[in-house]
Formats: sequence, C-alpha cells, structure tokens
Amino acid sequence: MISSRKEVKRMEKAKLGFQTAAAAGIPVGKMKMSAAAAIVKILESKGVERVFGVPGAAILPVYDALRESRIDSYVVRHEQTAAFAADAHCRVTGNVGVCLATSGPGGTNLVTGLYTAWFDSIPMIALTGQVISSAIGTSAFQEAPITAIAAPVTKRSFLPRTAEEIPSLINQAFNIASTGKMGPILIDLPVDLQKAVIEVDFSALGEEGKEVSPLASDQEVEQAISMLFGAQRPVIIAGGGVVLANAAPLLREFAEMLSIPVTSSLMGKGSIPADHPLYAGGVGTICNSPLGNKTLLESDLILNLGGRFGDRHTGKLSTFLREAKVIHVNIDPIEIGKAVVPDLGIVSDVKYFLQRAIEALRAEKKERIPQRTERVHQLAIDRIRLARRLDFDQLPIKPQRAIKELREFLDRDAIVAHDIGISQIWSAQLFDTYEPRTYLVTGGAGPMGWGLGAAIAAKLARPERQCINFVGDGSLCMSLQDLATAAMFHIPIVVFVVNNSLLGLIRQQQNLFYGGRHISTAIGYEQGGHDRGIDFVKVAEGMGLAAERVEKPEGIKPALARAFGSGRPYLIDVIADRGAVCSMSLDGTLTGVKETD
Ligand SMILES: Cc1ncc(C[n+]2csc(CCOP(=O)(O)OP(=O)(O)O)c2C)c(N)n1
Ligand SMILES: [Mg+2]
Repeated sequence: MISSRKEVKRMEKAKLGFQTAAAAGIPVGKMKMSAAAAIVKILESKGVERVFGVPGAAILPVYDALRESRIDSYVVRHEQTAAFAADAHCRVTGNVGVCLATSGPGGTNLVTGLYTAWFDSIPMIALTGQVISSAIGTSAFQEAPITAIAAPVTKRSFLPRTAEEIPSLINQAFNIASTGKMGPILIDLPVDLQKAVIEVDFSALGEEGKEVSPLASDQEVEQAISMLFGAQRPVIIAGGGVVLANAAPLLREFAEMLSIPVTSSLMGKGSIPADHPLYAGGVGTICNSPLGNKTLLESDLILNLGGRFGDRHTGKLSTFLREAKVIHVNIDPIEIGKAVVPDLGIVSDVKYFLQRAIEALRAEKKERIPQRTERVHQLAIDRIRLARRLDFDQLPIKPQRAIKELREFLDRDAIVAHDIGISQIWSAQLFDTYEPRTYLVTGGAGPMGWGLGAAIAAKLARPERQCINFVGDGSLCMSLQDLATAAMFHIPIVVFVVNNSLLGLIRQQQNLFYGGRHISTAIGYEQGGHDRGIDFVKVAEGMGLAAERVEKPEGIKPALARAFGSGRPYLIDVIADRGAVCSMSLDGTLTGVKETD
C-alpha cells in the first residue's frame, strides 16, 4: 500500500486541478528566493509529483528546498535506479521524469540511465550537484566533468555559470526534453549557485527551447496512400514512436481502414492489442514471432511507422528487404536512410502522419480502398498454426510455461517492466501485450538492472494497476539493493525472477557460436542446501519484502495470487530450467531463425 500520508497528498494535488496557478502555489510574478527553491517551484509547476535520487553535499540545497514542496522525494540505493525510475515514469505516463544525484560518482552513476533514455528517445531530466563554481577545473573533491561525460548520451546538457540563468535553463530543459525527437537532459548545478538568492520572474518562463515537430506534407501523405493502394501485400512495422506519440488508437484505425497486417518492433509492442485480428507479432532475428517474420517476408511494401529499422529487427538487409518497397515515417531526419534507404521517406510526427492519412482515406471513394479479406483470413489461420508452444509441464519450470502462467494471471492492463536476457527474449516473443505503455523494456541499450526501478516508478504512477518486474537472476543482481526502496516506501510491486542461475542469454551464445565452451556465465553456487547461489527469498525477506520460491508450474498462479493479495512488495523466485533455449537466428537473417521447442 502507498502510505496514507501520500494518499492525502495525492488527493490534495487532485483538488489543485480546479484552482488557478497562483492559488495552487505556482508562482506567477517576480519573487526573491534561492535558485534551489526556484528549481523546485518550476518542477512543481511542470506537474512533477516525485523525484528519485541519492543526496550528497553538492545537491543538498535542492534537496533542502524539496522539503518545502509537494513533491515526494524517493531516496534509492543506487543512482542508476533513480535514472531508470525517472525514465520509466515517462514511459508509463508520457510525462517527464526527474532524477537527482550529487557531484562526482553520483552523477557518473546516472550515465547508464541517461544513455538508456537517450537511445530510446525518452524525455527525462537529471539534476546533478557540482562543486562550487570557482573550484571547477581544479580537481576538487568529487568534481567530475559530468556535462562532458553525458553530452553524447543526452539531448542536451547544461552547466550554468550564473544563478540567474538557472530558472530559465530548468524551464528550457522540460521544453527541449519533451518536444521534437525527445530525450534526456542533464543540468549540472554548482552548489554555490544553488544557494544564491536571485530574483525570479516566473511569468517570463515560457516556450524557450520548444521544438516544432516536423509534419508530413499533403503530397507525402497522398504518395504514401497511393503506394499502399498499389501494393498487393503491404505490412506495417509499428515502432516505439507510435507508443511515444500516443498514436496507438490511430495506428489501429489506419490499419483497419486498409486491412494491413501490423507487426511490431520491440519498442512498438502494445501499440495494437495482441489479440487484434491484424496483429501478426514481432519482427526480428530474436525478438520475433514466426508469424511476424513470415508476414514481413511475404510483403511487397513495408511501412515503418516511428521505428528505426534497428539491426536486431532487420537482420541482414538483403533478406529483410528483398524487392519490397519501403515507406519510412520518423520524426528524426537522421533515421531516414540511416539503415534502410526508403522509396519514400517522410520526416514527420507519426501521430500527425496517421491523422492526415486517416482523413485522406475518409475522403476516398470506398470502392477505391483495397480490402484484403483473404489475407486477414489467412492471418487468423497462421496465428494458430505458427503459435509457439507454452504448455510445458516438465521440471525445472520452462520459462515459456512461466510466461503462460503469468500472462493468464495478470490483468490486460498490468504493467510489466523487463530487464534483459534470455527470459526477456522469451517474454518479447511470447508475452501478449494489449495496451501501449504496459510493456516496459529498453530497446537500444538493454542494461541489466533496469526493470526494478522501472516497476517501482510504474507502481507509483499507476497505483491501481498490477506492476511487475520480470527479471532474470543475473539482472536482479544489478539492482538488488533497491528491493529495499520498494520495502521502505511500501510499494507493492511483484518481482518475478526467472532463476536459471545463469547469465542465460550469453550462455546460449556460447553454446551456439563458441562450440559450447563456457566461461563466466554460470552464477549459481552451492549454499543453503541448493546450487542456485543467492537465496533471493532470504535476501528479499531480509530487506522487508514478502517472498517465496516456486518450483512447479502449477504453483505460479497461487503464488501470484498471494503476492497481489498481500498488498506488500513481493518476490517470487521461479526455479527455471537451465537448459532451455530461445528461438533466434543462427545466421543473422530473418529466414535463419531456429525454432526450439
Ligand atoms: C549492464 C549489462 N551488462 C552485461 C550485459 C550483457 N548481458 C546481456 S543478457 C545477460 C545475461 C542476463 O542474465 P539474467 O538476467 O540471469 O537473464 P537470463 O539470460 O539468464 O534469462 C548479460 C550478461 C548487459 N546487457 N547489461
Ligand atoms: Mg539467469
């Protein structure tokens, strides 16, 4: 349960929606205050409800100002978790997430989180403390050139030289992060500047830094539609941009109007419900479905909406493309032609493109719009024929079966945050997703340890939903300390560990591509009467979670019922088959996917 104090705060905040900015405590004119206090006021005015971080001397003025605010501060046990949580807050809500760290190691511990958000175009803001301005460049204690370190993995990073410029920079950071091609921003704040008292004109903070999204022209929309009309077997790849632009309902309408099958990239999962008659599944060398790959490989026109043509999805391009025509719609001009040179490249906000395309289709004569009933019928047959098997009974539990039990138990709108590994690949292949922003996963960076902070942020943002961290035992070790965060703040997430006591995905690669020679991928060891290494149940209990181990497939649903019934953070340690192998391409092509049972 979220603590009652927080519930009261939440209710107070909900009431504030009916008041003017001034009555809601959001400053409107000129005021004198410390730069730190101004930062916090601006965060409040942007609707920030919570921040994640670890304090240190260099960021203490901001922390001190947070005491006076309506914003909840969540102290985590590693700054990396703070960045992952801020990132996931945005993936779930669409709003900018905020994390805080001190100078030196505090800031450098955020870097993997910034890189992860940057790769997936997620808007978030990192505020780091810095040594006093006059000491910058003198190798002062815990000085780090964090803006330079972070520059390649942020949309922008700032180091203010005067306290007066700080309010405008914070305001700009929100504008820059959340417009155009979105991304993370880092603002490094020398501690003396945070403390300085300045006059702030809140009314002057406006649209600075906001980017105008590129929009498809009428001709481009018409050309795309005429190419789609002319194609015999078009296919859509829904990318992460569809989710980020909140364009999922439009995607569905558009696909239905033209009866075009929809495949998805990993980041696009959930952009159309898994049980929609037009959904074919994932495309790729690894995060795929046989039907998704088949549908793509049979197509004569590929319409990529808000995706990147990432190498894990295309595999070898000659096999992926064949003679098919390509239309690529992406907000970022750099993506067009980067991996695949399209026949028609459209630099546009994907939501706008879909809106205009739907309008154009509505204006068309019905009989001109191709209806592909035969193809849709075939899709329904193939969906059953090509479905991968899930109903394994053997012991130890097959991960595929664990996913079946989990999916059957969870609500359709449950939020599942993933780490990385073979268990996550299985989930990408087998876990049906019905709504956007419910399948949380990192597309580009793939850092182990991401999912726990993500699940915590998801539960805080959506307390009414079931929120899960679906995680391998190796990945959990990279965020283990933050089980304590869930316990301390009474955040009732369920940590669902697929425990093979292996770095399983890497072990599989050793098996497939290194002649079965193993090194450094076994992480189990003898202790406590078993050979699985860490006893996650004891560790979780030691931190204040409830926990249990499950060894039989039929034990999974009852354990989940106990977990969600407990109202507590809960860890379920699923003892999984070490020998299980996931389907993946052996030669780097979409046709080379070796199906395993
Ligand atoms: C931070 C980081 N280090 C290393 C890797 C490389 N890597 C990818 S998957 C994986 C194994 C993950 O093990 P586990 O979480 O137990 O998942 P499993 O594959 O066993 O299901 C490793 C080491 C990574 N993705 N991220
Ligand atoms: Mg493992």
